[in-house]
Amino acid sequence: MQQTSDAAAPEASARTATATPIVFDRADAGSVEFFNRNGWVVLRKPLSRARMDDVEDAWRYMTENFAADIGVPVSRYLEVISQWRNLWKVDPRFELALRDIAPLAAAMLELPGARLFHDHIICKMHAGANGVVPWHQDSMYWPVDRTGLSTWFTPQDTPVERGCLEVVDGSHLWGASEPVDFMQDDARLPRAARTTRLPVKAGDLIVLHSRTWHRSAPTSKPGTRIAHIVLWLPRETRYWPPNADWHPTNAQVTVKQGEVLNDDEFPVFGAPGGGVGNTHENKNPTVTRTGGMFGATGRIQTQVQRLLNSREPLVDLLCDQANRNRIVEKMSERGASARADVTDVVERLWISAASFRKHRSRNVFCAPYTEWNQLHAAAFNNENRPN
Ligand SMILES: O=C(O)CCC(=O)C(=O)O
Repeated sequence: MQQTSDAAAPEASARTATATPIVFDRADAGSVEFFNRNGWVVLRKPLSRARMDDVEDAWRYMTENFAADIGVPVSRYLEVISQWRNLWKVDPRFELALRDIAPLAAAMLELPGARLFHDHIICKMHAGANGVVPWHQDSMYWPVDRTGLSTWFTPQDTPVERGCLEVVDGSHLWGASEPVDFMQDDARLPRAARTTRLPVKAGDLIVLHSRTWHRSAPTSKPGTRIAHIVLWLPRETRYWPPNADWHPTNAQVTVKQGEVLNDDEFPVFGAPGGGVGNTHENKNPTVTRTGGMFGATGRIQTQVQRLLNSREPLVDLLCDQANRNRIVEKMSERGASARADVTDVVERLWISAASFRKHRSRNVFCAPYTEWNQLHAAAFNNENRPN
């Protein structure tokens, strides 16, 4: 079932894939040993069909409501928005899934319980938001002092063509690199390595060490691929904002730097105790973040403010239809692109900004930012390039 190849780049891995099936029936000494060695493991269908259907139904219900909140048809909304975080706070059906998954996460951490960092869904649609999630390590984006793991399942079969996960065996032992900019969808691995694709059956649970390098390709099949993902930590995890003071979860923290995370926002499932299990220290004070997605909102805000001669925040400017019309007018005058295309990009930017403000939902592929960048560069020939 897994497909492996020797490659430093995703393109190369596509040329040399071979099949090697490894799926474990339960979280036991054998699967934990596999996880500790490879940095990932697949557990066979731990969730019932009913639970998976509930997760999918809850996601549909949530996205219909969120689209209505923004004021766009859900089909348009799903062309732009592809990631929803903190689902457990939105619908109890998501929390029930967490309760099923938590004991497996705890077993893989070699602890009696596990602390939730956050849960999320990433959706790829052939006729909607779709794209590459580039090679990255997860815990480089987490404002906490321990590594952990993520659990990942899809309610439908996810073959290679549906944007399955791809991993690098053993890369959780490579240490911590700088956080990858998701606007660089061709980001390369830091070293040549054997990559493994993980096509899975509906409900198979992939467990991924938070330092394991992984990516996923776009879906090329009609339909929707939703992946339910949960990030888990040891109970004894402390707040460490120097890693990622920009991450949205910072807003949920009520403790001071160096203190154990607050249980109300980061609840513990299972029994306390056991220390930090098999996790590593996750203090990354020297990481740098240049350009790309990390400064995108600020850069685009400056550009839009200049266009509209205003100092208001980007989201407020974009939420006003009259402002959007003026932006389209000005960009079209400067020959950015055909008027219909400019209108489309400006609307996508608005849906993206409004969704983040209202629901902390976003386009995980950063597509509206990239599209705006291209438009702005064409209109201004880079004369207003941000610093
Ligand atoms: O679901 C995907 O396509 C990618 C998931 C991922 O990279 C992550 O959760 O960190």
